[in-house]
Amino acid sequence: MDLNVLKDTAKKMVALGKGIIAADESSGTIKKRFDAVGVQDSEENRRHYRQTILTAEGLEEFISGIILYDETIRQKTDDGTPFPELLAKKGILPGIKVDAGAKDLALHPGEKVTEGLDGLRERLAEYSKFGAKFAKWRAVITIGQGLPTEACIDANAHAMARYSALCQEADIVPMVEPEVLIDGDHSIERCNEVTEQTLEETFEELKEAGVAPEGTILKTSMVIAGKKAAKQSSVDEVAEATVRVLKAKVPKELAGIVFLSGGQGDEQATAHLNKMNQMGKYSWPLSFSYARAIQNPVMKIWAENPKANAAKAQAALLFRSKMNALATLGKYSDEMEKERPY
Ligand code: 5MM
Repeated sequence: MDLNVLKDTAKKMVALGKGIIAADESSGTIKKRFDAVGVQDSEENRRHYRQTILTAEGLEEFISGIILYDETIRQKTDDGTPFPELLAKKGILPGIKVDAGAKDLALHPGEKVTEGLDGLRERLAEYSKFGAKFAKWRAVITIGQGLPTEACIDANAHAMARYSALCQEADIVPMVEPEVLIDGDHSIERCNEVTEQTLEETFEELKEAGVAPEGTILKTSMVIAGKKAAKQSSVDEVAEATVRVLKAKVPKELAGIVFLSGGQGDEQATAHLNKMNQMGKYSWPLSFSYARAIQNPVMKIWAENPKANAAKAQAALLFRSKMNALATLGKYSDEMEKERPY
């Protein structure tokens, strides 16, 4: 493990005024997304869609890294350029999703544990040859009646620590993603409690495994009321609660924090990040690693006519990337949405 390499990559991932696009939808998820916009889930359509994202001119102004999926990291553009090579040329760091998905946790109905540790050392070596500089692992924590259990939080935190250690051993920055799901009718207070517990356990396990925080990025959900909660959270409430929890539970030495959007509206996710960055300066940069909150309009436009609409889809991608990049500086305002090119 070369800590300087890890620190350098992590610093670039959360470079000032930039963020990360999550384009690492697994086979099942991309099918769901394509089904929703009426596109056939073929390898060529997946390649073409991802090519549309990756080739957007000027994306590097707002985007520091893009998370790819196993299939995607092996794909090429129309002119034969491997996707990770294209990104590297643009100065965008290629990342890779390395977990094998969230599976039912034995003896714990309604809960999941993320798998993928077996053979991970060898897979990381292969991804490194493809040019991957960071690797993401997503754990899912569900809030419900009597959930989450400590067993679920512990099992996921332990797996995240083992994956992070393997990443750092390979000089790949772990992007640790414990996602507290927004699904359900829970209050913001309950989400606060569960997020605190999850982060506390995660960082305890990471520490025990010897993972260097300076070479680690946290990808977290925000503290927010459940989608079906009677009382929805305001932008201020989300920003204040999220920052409070992060300050209490995230080590100061951590290289950076990026957020997932988790089913929030596109503009809502941007507004939350913006508010947090307006509220002050923190020990770590606060940025984004959205999938849906960036890609929603992009995929919709592309799906209407993949070949003819590539440029329009890219304009939407650049716009949402720019809005979120401004939010990392606290310089976004909803007035700017009037300039939307879609
Ligand atoms: C793109 O979705 C990622 C992979 O999910 P699956 O393993 O379910 O296919 C996901 O990890 C994503 O990176 C995060 O959830 C952030 O995405 P959102 O849409 O929540 O911003």
